[in-house]
Amino acid sequence: METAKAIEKYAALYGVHTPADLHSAVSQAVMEEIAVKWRADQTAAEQGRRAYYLSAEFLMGRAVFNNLSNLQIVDEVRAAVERFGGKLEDMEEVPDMALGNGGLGRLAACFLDSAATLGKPLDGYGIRYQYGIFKQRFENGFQVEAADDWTAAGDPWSVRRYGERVVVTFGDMRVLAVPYDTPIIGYGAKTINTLRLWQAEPLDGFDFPAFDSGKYLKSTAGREAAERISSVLYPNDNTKAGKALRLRQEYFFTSASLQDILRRRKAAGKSPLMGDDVAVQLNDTHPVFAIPEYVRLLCAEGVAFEQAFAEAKKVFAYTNHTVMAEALEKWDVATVKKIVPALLPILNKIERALENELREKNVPLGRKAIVADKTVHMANLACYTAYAVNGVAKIHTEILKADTLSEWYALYPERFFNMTNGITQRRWLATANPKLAAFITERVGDGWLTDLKTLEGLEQHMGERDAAEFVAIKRANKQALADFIEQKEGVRLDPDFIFDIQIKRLHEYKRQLLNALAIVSTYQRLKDGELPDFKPTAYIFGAKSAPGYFRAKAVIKYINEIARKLNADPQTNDRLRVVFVSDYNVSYAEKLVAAGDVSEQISAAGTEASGTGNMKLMLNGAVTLGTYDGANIEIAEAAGEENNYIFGARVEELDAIRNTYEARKFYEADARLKAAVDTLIDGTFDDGGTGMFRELYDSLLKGASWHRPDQYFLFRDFDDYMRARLRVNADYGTPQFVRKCMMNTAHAGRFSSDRTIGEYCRDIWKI
Ligand code: 26Q
Repeated sequence: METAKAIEKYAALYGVHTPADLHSAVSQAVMEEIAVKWRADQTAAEQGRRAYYLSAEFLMGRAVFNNLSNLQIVDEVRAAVERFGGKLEDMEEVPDMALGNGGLGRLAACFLDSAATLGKPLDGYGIRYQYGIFKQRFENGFQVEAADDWTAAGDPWSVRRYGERVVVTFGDMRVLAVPYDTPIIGYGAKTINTLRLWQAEPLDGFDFPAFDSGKYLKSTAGREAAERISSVLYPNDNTKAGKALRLRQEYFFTSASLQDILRRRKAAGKSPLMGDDVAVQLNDTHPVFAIPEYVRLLCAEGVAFEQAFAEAKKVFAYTNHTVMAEALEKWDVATVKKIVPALLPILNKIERALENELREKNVPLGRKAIVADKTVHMANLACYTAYAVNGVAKIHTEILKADTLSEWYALYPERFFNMTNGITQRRWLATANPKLAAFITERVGDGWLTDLKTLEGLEQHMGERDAAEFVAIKRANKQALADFIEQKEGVRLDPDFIFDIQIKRLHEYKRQLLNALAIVSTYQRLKDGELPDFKPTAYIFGAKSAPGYFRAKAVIKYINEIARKLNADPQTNDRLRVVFVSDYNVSYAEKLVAAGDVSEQISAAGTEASGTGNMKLMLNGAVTLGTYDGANIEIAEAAGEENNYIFGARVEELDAIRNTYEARKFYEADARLKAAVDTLIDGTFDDGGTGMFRELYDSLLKGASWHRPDQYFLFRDFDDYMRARLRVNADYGTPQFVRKCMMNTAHAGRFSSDRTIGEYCRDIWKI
């Protein structure tokens, strides 16, 4: 009732002429309602042990529906909005808060939701990029990027706290870091935590002497240099940028966050030695400069280096998200010296401490150097300092221990933990799939909202009538997705087709190209009159490519060309459709996961650290068509391998064949594989004269200076994959298949980020 009144007030004040107006009115009304509780929770979190999550990315998506849902005021607000002629759904037009690339940033968002729901004091710190991940459209099948000006119509979910600004000092400039706080509302509003994002601003606005002498443009140069720091998210995912501005971003937000933490402690009369009551979780190596920065700040307070570093070892914990060599962060010492010279002496001291310790233990330096060869190795800095190091799925943690970080594991085995990722069921079931949510609640109650394991009760509700209703819900979600895709992409899909979905960043290791080749092969076989019983299937892709990742862009173009040809072929388009949705993001994902029949998780074994989209599709009742990789393994274990479609080489096999693998032999030996691959070069598909399809072909058969042919083993897995796909196709539509789908939903409980956050709290943060 209170919220409804406040909505009317803001609607009167600003009008509700556009969806953005409506969004502002609703959001401000909610902000007003939660304000006092939010403040009280911030104060309460100052007592006792607490944790912070430092991350260069927070992929929050849209806040409004999730917040209304967590506050349990959806119906009340819907009624209020309808009273002046609007619809809740109108707010689907407001832009996502997309300050992240993919999995790592979305995981951070799920973690904040879970911590608030569990009543755990966990605040996030990051960067308030003016432009988030680029918006994507296709021109003639090619990806084209545009700026994501996500605050153009305002940002009603954040509060600018100028009074809490801090100064960040670089070697060549000083800037202001101004915090913007967003409330993180736990389910039932039990706890409201805070996401604090820093915006870079000039220290003194204009350079007045330059202004007075008429050099107006020059006078704004300092402003622009400062604002540049938080202007744009680097759109790289699992590849490195190595750019000075990126380093500036990393130091900017970690320095501001550490200063903020210490200032608040000082105000509360607490010591800056915070190892006993603060844990700082580092989301990959991107915030690892927080370590020397904390040491520097302690030394500035008069603490000796040895004591300062000993304290740092009690504060920081590090999560690794990748085994891709090209994504492991390294910085040139020269760049570090120019941009953050104050950290270099500290980094050198840490290096010496490491070398001394290794000498005493009689362990060689090996690959563990932090500063060596004119390079700063961020993962080594993290592993040497952090009291806890974790991977994000069982197999990933094992690979870290055996390979990527093996020397650190040998030195400090007790520091290593596995923390299998999770997703929040509030967004990925309650908000994304209200029909399935209601189906579940009718049968097992609504306890799943805070205890996802209760979904196991669904096993008692898999009779014929339950199954029919489950299928009807999936069918309705597929219809809704088809309508949305028709409106957005101009492609019409039939909800009676199997919806086979691969949604994730575009990367060679994720093997979207393998999916594409399998589609081409299926097409060729249908054209030849094979596969008489093939059930109509729509292959749906969503992915952004890093703008400079030529091969990934080639794969997008290839799939778009496949879609163009196949969708227009009357001989097969009653059974085969392909669509690459544009501008895939969190909000699009919410519609896609609710409508998936088949979840494509086909990375080369040992390459995908965990995956989290796999969990979202599983929760919504899709079967996994996947490799033994990342969390797929744990998904199959939880739901039963017989209820999923696992195929392909395991990591042990790939490791064994890596040095002798001859891609060409597979190509020559399998006529179907060859026929599909040859469409890259035989003119079947047109790459617009770019040569990019030929380059893909060469990457598979010739390799390049930096890699062997087919480095992600598409050819090794092609036949296994085709067979697994045809098994899915044969099973679809049977009662056994529906049962598999339901078993996946029923056993998704382990993949709640509530479980993951509970483990972090118990084993790492001790809160
Ligand atoms: C690094 C340096 C410079 C610029 C950008 C980057 C950068 C940015 C983002 C490097 C990596 C990322 C993102 C990595 C990522 O999203 N990894 C994914 O993390 C998920 C959550 O743990 C896992 O589920 C995925 O398996 C993993 O790929």
